[in-house]
Amino acid sequence: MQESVLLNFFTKYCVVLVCLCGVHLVVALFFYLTESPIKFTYYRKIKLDPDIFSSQSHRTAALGIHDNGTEAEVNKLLYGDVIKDDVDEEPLEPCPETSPLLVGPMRVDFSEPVNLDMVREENPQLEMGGRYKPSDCVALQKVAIIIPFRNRGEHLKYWLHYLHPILKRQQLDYGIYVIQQDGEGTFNRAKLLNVGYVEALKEYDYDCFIFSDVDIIPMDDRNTYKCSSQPRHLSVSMDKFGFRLPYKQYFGGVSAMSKEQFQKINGFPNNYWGWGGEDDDIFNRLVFRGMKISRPSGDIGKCRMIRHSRDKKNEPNPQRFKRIAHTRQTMNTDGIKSLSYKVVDIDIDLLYTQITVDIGKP
Ligand code: UDH
Ligand code: NGS
Repeated sequence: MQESVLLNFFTKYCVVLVCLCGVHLVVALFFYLTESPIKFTYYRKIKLDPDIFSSQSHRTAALGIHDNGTEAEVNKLLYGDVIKDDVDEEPLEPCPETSPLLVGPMRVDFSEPVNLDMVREENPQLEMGGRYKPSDCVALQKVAIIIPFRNRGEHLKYWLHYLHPILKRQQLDYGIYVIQQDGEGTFNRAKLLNVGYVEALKEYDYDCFIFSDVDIIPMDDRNTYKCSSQPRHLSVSMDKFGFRLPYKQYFGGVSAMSKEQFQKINGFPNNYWGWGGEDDDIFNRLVFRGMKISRPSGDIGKCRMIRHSRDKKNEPNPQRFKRIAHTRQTMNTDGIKSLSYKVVDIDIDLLYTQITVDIGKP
């Protein structure tokens, strides 16, 4: 009697088991045959060591986080990139030649102080180092924006406040590099720009470089911070010059050059210490290498400069006229090929990467 109850129970149990196997087989077969669109995606966000990250340490120190990490992997760590495993997504289309997000003329004023925490909150899409790329299309250019810098914290705040939203609307894949001259020696704008070019390329495969003074803000976002087939001058119509070019060859303020154009002229001169002439030397280099300057129209190229007094240790360079008279002779030897400097510190903020450098003395 007890035996037959046990047998009965096992028979029922086996039947249920066989049925379940059958259902499982049918479901599996269904998904296999119909190629179900349900895909299982696994995102792994690498967590940063908060000590290492908050110390905003040098890129090479970051390399030490992962003994076997390549620099690309470490950059992903630094910039909080999301590594996707087994992702099967539609490839993104290239962004349009003209961004549909542009608004045209904008109000720019410097009466209200800017708070960097607010700027960080207003730009949640940024990745560490002041990096951004559009999420819905592939940017047409990878742009490094290089700012020569020392003791201009207030100007930098305005620059970041105005420029991040503009650059995002321009649908660029960009990064901001503030190159700070260490020490109290005479300022050297062009050498800092050379350093910015080299340092930015260590981080990402940029194909376009914007060299921008910290105190110049565009007044129209159609003035795209992008490179063209010819070197481009962007600050063509500044308020301080009555919204005109001060002279036809003027190439100061904000300019754009592709990697190829920059290399063709051996970068910028390293030996203009103090104010003036380095931008005229760059202009000469471009002309001597057969290039022409392209510019936006005066209307689109309008910009404002933050008024300020002359900086200490950036007095007019008495040698500037002699130097610009000899660009043709000096440009092959003085430039990116002969550049030497020492990185003192790298500070990676959400809004920018600040690289402090010892560039020596005249
Ligand atoms: N810069 C600094 N710190 C300095 C000097 C220059 O950050 O101490 C940078 C900054 O990005 C600046 C750029 O270098 O925008 C160019 O500096 P500049 O002195 O050549 O040009 P700027 O137009 O001033 O800023 C020109 C002289 C102003 C005299 C004004 C008298 N009213
Ligand atoms: C020229 C300077 C440039 C300078 C431009 C505008 O005279 O370096 O003025 O200067 N060239 C020489 O001195 C040879 S600004 O008014 O912006 O300070 O960029």
